[in-house]
Amino acid sequence: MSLETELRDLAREIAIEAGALAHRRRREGVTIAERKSSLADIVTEADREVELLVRERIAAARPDDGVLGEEGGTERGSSDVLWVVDPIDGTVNYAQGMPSWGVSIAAVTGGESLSAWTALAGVVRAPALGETYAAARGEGSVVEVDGTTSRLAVAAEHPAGALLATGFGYDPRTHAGDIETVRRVMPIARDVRRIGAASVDLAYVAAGRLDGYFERGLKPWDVAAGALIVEEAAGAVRELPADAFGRIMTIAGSAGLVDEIAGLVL
Ligand code: LIP
Repeated sequence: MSLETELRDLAREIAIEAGALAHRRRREGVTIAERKSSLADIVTEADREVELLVRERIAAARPDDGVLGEEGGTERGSSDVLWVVDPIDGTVNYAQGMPSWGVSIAAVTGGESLSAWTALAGVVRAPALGETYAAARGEGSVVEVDGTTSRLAVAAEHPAGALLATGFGYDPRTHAGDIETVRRVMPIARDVRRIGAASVDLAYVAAGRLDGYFERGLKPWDVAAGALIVEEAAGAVRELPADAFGRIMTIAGSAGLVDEIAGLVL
């Protein structure tokens, strides 16, 4: 078994266990532990508990690896492998009782950002949707639903216009600019979705449910697993230079659509 496949299988096992814990905590009721960059930017007790579980499982299986997690920061390891973890991506959906949230776990090497690392494996587990998306570098992407595993491929054509998704960060100062970006992209869109979890947006692009996705200001843990899942589904993910607020633009879709969106948002 290759290292990539081994890491994917481990990420899958951990993401399913972590997702079950998050799902159970959701049913018991959500407690907001902290507000981060703004009132809208929340951390639940479950985010912290789930990240601890993921860190424990990684440490038990691969004690030499490093971990970069949304809630706990970076713990460096002695191996070349870094795990990039969002325990609950789509926290606001989770807190509000909406199903589009996921546990996102990736194993990367060579850096701590999408432009610097090579992703080896990635898994997005969306417990409330009953779906597990997984990829290993060079092995393609799959989704598992109700025990059935299917290969993923991004949508190649969108004759009715591209079904796109985007997101708006938590900083109210950036909203006007993000709405202007949507206005610019609208001429090629069939419609636009705001799903609320970047990892799920990326998984949907890989599955061809969405044609494309663009958002400014994503963090490494939002994109690590999902970007590999898109690339291994024959799609492309590109980053554009940061705006005045320091937010990098991430664009995903077929290579042609990524070019089109990049030309519009600049
Ligand atoms: C969130 C994303 C959401 C994006 C937010 C944030 P969190 O992650 O997935 O779609 O718009 O900026 O990054 O905070 O729920 O893990």
